[in-house]
Amino acid sequence: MNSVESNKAYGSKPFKRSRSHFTDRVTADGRDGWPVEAGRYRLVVSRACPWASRALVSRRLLGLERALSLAVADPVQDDRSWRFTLDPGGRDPVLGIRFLGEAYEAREPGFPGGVSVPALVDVPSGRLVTNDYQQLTLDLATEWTALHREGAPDLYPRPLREEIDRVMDEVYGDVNNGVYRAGFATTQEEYEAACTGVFRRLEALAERLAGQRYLVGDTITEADIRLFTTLVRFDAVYHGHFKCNLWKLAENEVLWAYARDLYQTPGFGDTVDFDHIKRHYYQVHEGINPTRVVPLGPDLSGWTAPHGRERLGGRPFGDGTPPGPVPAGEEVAPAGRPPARAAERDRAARSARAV
Ligand SMILES: N[C@@H](CCC(=O)N[C@@H](CS)C(=O)NCC(=O)O)C(=O)O
Repeated sequence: MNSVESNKAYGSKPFKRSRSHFTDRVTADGRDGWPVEAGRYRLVVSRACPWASRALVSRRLLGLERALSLAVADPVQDDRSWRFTLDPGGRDPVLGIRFLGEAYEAREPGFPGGVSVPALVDVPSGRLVTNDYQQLTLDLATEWTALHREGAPDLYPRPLREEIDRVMDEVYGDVNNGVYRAGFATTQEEYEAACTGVFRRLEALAERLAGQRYLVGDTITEADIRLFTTLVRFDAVYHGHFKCNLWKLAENEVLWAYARDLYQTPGFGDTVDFDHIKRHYYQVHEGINPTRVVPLGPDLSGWTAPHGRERLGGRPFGDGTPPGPVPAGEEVAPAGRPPARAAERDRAARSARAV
């Protein structure tokens, strides 16, 4: 598999995340040659990928769905990497390409690096603009403001940036990337160091979140988005496939409630596809899972159970409002969602009877 990540699984060197190669920014003033413009760019993601999922959540929370269109790649890459096999004819209907690599090639012929998501592609030229996942969501929050929906939250509030950056740094090193270091470790020492670091940091985060609803301040910020995208994958793939198994998310009262609270907040859970997540990790990383067999569990029904974190106060959207429904055509297929809970099924049946 010619992949940025799976290649790392075979080497004896410690897992090292490759640098994002294209770091142009789409900004309000267009200083890199890419001005913010409705309809001009296409966000290419895999719903399996935690880094791409940050952008999926931000785009929903900020109401950028109409301004920034979405392409969802097949969760399982082939030897040409991310492909649009979920679309009719195996082509992205807007970019007209079969592989995301074609947009990289259009940007830099012969580009030697890996093809990664998330990627922002310039629709008129078909060229990749950026695959810098660390900067992308910050720019959606701060540069794309002219196109935000009414009532969009401030995900990177100026007075809190220093603290948000500090928390995100810790979360990135130990948690977001820590699970990958554990999963791709090729020595016992390397694995144990990474795995211990993951859980030490999760315990510290649980302490922080025991008394406050969100990571920084009393509203949802970029820091919550970045922790969420790892937590939502935890029991489904990191616990088994990446051997981060000192405990399950569902066994940590605080973090499990925090993750469910976010999952149930419009803009978070409605972007998550557990089927894509499981198939990607278990089928693509053949170095770790040579049989490519995908496990049946875990039971996902808990994700929609009451979380009780309203008692901590907090104003999820600050002075803003939650996003509206998922746009038609972007809904996650039933196979990727937790089963409806009995109570919800009853409620739905009752309201169906009432009409
Ligand atoms: N662009 C970054 C981070 C994004 C990233 O790692 N995305 C993964 C998916 S989760 C990816 O596209 N990997 C390339 C591949 O698996 O072919 C990098 O190269 O490290």
